Amino acid sequence: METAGKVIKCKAAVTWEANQPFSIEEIEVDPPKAHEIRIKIVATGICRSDEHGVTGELKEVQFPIILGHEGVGIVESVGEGVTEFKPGDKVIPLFATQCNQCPTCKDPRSNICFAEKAGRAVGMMSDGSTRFTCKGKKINQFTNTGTFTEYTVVNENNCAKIEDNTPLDSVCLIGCSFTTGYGSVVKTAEVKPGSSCAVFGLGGVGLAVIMACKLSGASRIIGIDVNKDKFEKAKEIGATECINPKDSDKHIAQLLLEQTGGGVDYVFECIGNTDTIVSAICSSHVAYGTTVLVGISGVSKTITFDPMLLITGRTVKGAIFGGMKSKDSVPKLVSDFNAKKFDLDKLVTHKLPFDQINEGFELMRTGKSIRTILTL
Ligand code: CND
Ligand code: ZN
Repeated sequence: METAGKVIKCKAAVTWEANQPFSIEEIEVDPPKAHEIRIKIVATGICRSDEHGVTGELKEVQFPIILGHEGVGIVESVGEGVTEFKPGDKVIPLFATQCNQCPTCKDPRSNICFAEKAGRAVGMMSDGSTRFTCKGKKINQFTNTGTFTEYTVVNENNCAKIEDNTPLDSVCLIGCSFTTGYGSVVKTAEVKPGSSCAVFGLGGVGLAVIMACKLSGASRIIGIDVNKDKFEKAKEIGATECINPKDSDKHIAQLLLEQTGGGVDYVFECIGNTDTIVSAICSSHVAYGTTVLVGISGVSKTITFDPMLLITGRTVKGAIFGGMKSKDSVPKLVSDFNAKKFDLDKLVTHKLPFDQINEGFELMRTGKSIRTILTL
C-alpha cells in the first residue's frame, strides 16, 4: 500500500476533556511499530463504556483521548515482526488483550492478560507512547483500541482476523456487547437448559445476554429495566416477561423471589449501578443462584451486603468481555454469525454517518437506542 510506513492524515472524534461533545478533527496517525497493525475502521458501535469514558468515570481514561472500542475494519499496514496479519485482512480490534504467553492467558479459566497488566500505561501502546497526534498534541487511545477514527493502530495481541466474506457492519458488536453478553451466559454463568434467568438493564449488553440465555435453552428469561420502551425489543429477542421496578411498591428482589418461588437461577447485572448489583444478588436463588456482574461501575464505588446472602449458597461472579479469551473467541463467533446462528442486526436500532457521533451518543443518553453503529 502506498500509505505504508507513512503518517496518515484522517478524520477522528477527539474528546479533549471530560463531559465535552466529540470534536471531529483531522489527526495524524503514525505508522505501526513492531508487532503493531494499522487498521482502517469501517464501522464502530457506541457502548455505555464509551460514555463512562466521556464522563471520565473510568481509571483507563486520560484526556485528550480517542474513545471507541467496538469496531471492525481492514488492515492497512503492519509493523515489523507481524506474521498473523497482512494488508487487506478483515479484523476486529480487541480491547481485551490475549498474548498467549502469560500464566493467565495459558489458563483456560481466565481471559485477563498479564502482559497487558504488567507493562502498559493508561491510553498508551506497550512502549508507553501513542500513535495519534492532533494540533501538535499527543492523543491517548481508549482501552487498547480507540475506534472513533478512520485509522487506528493496535498491538497484534489486540486484534482478531475474521473471515474474508464477513460484511463489515453489525459484526462490530462482536468486539464488545455481543461477546460480553454471550460469554457472561455461556462461559461465566454456564446457563443450563430449562433454567430461569433475570437480566437487569436492557441495553446492548443486556439484550445480548437475553439472546444467549435463549440460545442456551433457558425456559424463563425476565428482563428488568426502568425504561419500559426497552421491553418490546427484549421480548422480540427472547425475554419471556419484563418488569419495570417503578411499577410496584415491592422491592424488585422481593418480586423476583416471589415470582420464581425462591429466587432466579442466573441473574445478570448489565447496568453497573451499585444498588442494582445488590438487588441482583438478592434476587438470585437462596441456595444455588448465580449472579454475574457485567455492568461497570465508576472508580472507587463500593457495595455492601449481608454475608448471609452468600453463606446460604449463592455465587457472585464477574467478567470482562464475558470471560471469553478475545483472540480465540472472536473469529469463531464471527463465523457463527456468518452461518446465521444469531442475528446481530436485532441489537442495532440506529445507523449514522461517523460525523453524527454526538447525535448517536444523545440517542443512548436519552434511552432511545439499543446500539447505534457509526459508519466511516
Ligand atoms: P445501556 O446504557 O445501553 O443500557 C443500560 C440499561 O439499563 C438502559 O436500558 C437503562 O434504562 C437501564 N437502567 C439504568 N438504570 C437502571 C436501574 N436503576 N434499574 C433498571 N434499569 C436501569 O448500556 P450498555 O448495554 O451499553 O452497557 C451496560 C453496562 O455494561 C455498562 O455499565 C457498560 O459499561 C457495561 C459493559 C461491560 C463490559 C464488560 O466487559 N464487562 C463490556 N461492555 C460494557
Ligand atoms: Zn497474556
